[in-house]
Amino acid sequence: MIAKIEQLLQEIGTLTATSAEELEALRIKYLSKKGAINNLMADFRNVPADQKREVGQKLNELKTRAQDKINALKDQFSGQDNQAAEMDLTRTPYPVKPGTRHPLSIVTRETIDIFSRLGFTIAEGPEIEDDWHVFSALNFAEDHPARDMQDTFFIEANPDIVLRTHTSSVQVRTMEKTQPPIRIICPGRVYRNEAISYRAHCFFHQVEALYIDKNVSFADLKQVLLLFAKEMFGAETKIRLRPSYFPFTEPSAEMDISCNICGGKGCPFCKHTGWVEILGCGMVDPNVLESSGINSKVYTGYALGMGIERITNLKYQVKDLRLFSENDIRFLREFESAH
Ligand code: 2NM
Repeated sequence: MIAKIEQLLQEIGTLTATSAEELEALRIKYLSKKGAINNLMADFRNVPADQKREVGQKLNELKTRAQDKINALKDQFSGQDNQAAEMDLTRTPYPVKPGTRHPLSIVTRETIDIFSRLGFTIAEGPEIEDDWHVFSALNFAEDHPARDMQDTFFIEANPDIVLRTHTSSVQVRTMEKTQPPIRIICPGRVYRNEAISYRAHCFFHQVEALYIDKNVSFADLKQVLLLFAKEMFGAETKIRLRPSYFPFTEPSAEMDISCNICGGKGCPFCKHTGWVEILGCGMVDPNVLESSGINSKVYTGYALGMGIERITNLKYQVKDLRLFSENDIRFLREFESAH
């Protein structure tokens, strides 16, 4: 019996296993109910009384050693792929962390929300456009600098095809196929040939609004602008309009809001003026209406356009435009509670 135990002790000392299956086979061979050690235990009652003490000690030692050895081999596998076999892959992984909406999506949706409460509906169109819808129909002169290769991405094989530089092209398409009243809002990505830096990118996002009907006036535009500013930046927000120029509107204006960072008192962000520019607007030029088949003697309209990145920067003080397109999860997670 002692000899048998010694032999098993030696065997166990040299055991190895290369997989969980092999290890399980060893466990069954030595430690299961019908395994080698239990068989010896069953024989124990046949051991003569004067040897029981010595044999009993040896047997116990054998059992402990076998257990320790199997456990040691098991540790060798934990942390390896074999562990996957023991994982419950159907278990719900708590806590469930939902994704966050992108800051530009948050602001685009909020803008759409505000305008839809005023009866505007969304219109969309292609990002790859022809010269007519991006420039000619919008009253851009043949030699306007925006048509320059430096500012606009052209398709090399066909200089008539461009990446749209504003979503006004969508508004032209709507005017071409529907008669007034027209009340649309056009969100979307636009492209300009700029060197990428913290303050410029070769694409950005716009929302443009267009309203055409009989007797639409600049006063109607101003009222909508004030409402938008208060809804987007808070009820205490003030606006001011400065005369400007765009090919597609006459008269044209740029709108500032009272700086929402210092409340108009003056800070580095507003360059101590108390005001920050947020959008461009104006009365749709009669040439634009006529180009798309709308009688400018009967109808008038206003239009406005804004950069979503600009509005988002103002609301959330994002210091580097590139953050919007890098999808760094640490940046995106900052907007968890923003929507
Ligand atoms: C702006 C500023 C001013 C504009 C004009 C038109 C259209 F199609 F009616 F001619 N759409 N959007 C417009 C006017 C856009 O963005 C700064």
